[in-house]
Amino acid sequence: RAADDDVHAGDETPMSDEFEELWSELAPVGRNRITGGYRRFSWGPADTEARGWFVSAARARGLDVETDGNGNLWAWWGAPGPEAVVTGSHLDSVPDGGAYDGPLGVVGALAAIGELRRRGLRPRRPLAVTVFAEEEGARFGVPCLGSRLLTGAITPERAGGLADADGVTWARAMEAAGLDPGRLGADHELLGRIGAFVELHIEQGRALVHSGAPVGVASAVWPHGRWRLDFSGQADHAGTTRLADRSDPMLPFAEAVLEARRAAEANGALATVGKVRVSPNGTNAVPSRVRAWLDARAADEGALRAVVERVDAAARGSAAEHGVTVNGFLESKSPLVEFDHRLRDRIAARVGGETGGLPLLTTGAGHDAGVLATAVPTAMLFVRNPTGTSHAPEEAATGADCRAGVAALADVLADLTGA
Ligand code: HGY
Ligand code: MN
Ligand code: MN
Ligand code: MN
Repeated sequence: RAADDDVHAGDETPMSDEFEELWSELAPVGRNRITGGYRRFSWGPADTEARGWFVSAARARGLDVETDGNGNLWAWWGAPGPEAVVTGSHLDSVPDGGAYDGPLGVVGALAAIGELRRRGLRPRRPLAVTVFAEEEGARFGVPCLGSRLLTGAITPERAGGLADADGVTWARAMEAAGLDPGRLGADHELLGRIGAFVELHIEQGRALVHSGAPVGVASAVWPHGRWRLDFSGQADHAGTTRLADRSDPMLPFAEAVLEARRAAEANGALATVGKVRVSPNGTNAVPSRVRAWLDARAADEGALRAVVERVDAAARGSAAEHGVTVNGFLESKSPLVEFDHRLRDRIAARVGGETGGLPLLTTGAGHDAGVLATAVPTAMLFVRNPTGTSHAPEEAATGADCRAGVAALADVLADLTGA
């Protein structure tokens, strides 16, 4: 991990000890020793262990921990009350994901509280660290599920019925974790207490590398969404079925993947097909069904719509040509999110000094902050990512940049809580 190389024995900053200590406790949880990637899927063993780590680390710091009706964790410094300042992120990962996406915002928040205490500061408003559930949507398909439930952006009925690859629903998985799925749903009382939400996150790109800054502030999240395409054909023998007699769903699937790339290039957008399920998935059988997911993102809605429409048309055209049926489903959609300008500028001034010299970044990555922004004043701080790589084991950040992010978050929390 780059941070290890970077933390020098002589590093006297007490905060780095706490950050490194917390980091070293969490880092092994759910990490694949061969790939170095993480598999922390909601309510699974690694995610449960990571949540358990958070609860004990928060309690060890005198924070009161509660789980809301949607499975999100809240660790309070001071009784939950109005105008609370909340910070945090997520602990779940994509398959074989990196160490920082999510955990940097959770570990960083706990370390920032330690930093406030080291500075002898005490918040004058309630301060909470939160861990949102199912941010990646890696198991149940809809990203930011915990924060969408909290804000009412998804109904408890739809969320509770979301099923994983084995047919286990969100409601059943919560129940197995000892939680009552009957409590799922928007929590306006809890939302009403939040005066501001600030998420610390590793940058998933290289803008901070180019600007030479360890920390930046977010201005907007691109519109983005996930669409599922189900191609249904006819299973048959690979060695005896004439090409003319086949209804092979793999062909319109392949056409859709290539068209996604062409359409994204033509519209300055991003399109990815990273997940596909083939049935029966046998070497010597023409498939009966191919289920694929399109992840599309663009700086504006028009470009995003153009990409999705082109992929849909290509899939349908090719399916008709090959005697295959295709059904498309919108699984999740996030509009353009502009973060609260006043909060953003206040943070840039506080952290960037009078020059306000904090780089302002847009991002194509979705975050719980993007969901919370629909309900409360919200901002994001980004920490430099030397390679820009994310959603991969190679994701890394230096110890110095992580500490700069924690110090920036501590400054922001001190400012917003009047500490
Ligand atoms: O996919 C995303 O943008 C985020 O990592 N959930
Ligand atoms: Mn992610
Ligand atoms: Mn994330
Ligand atoms: Mn045979």
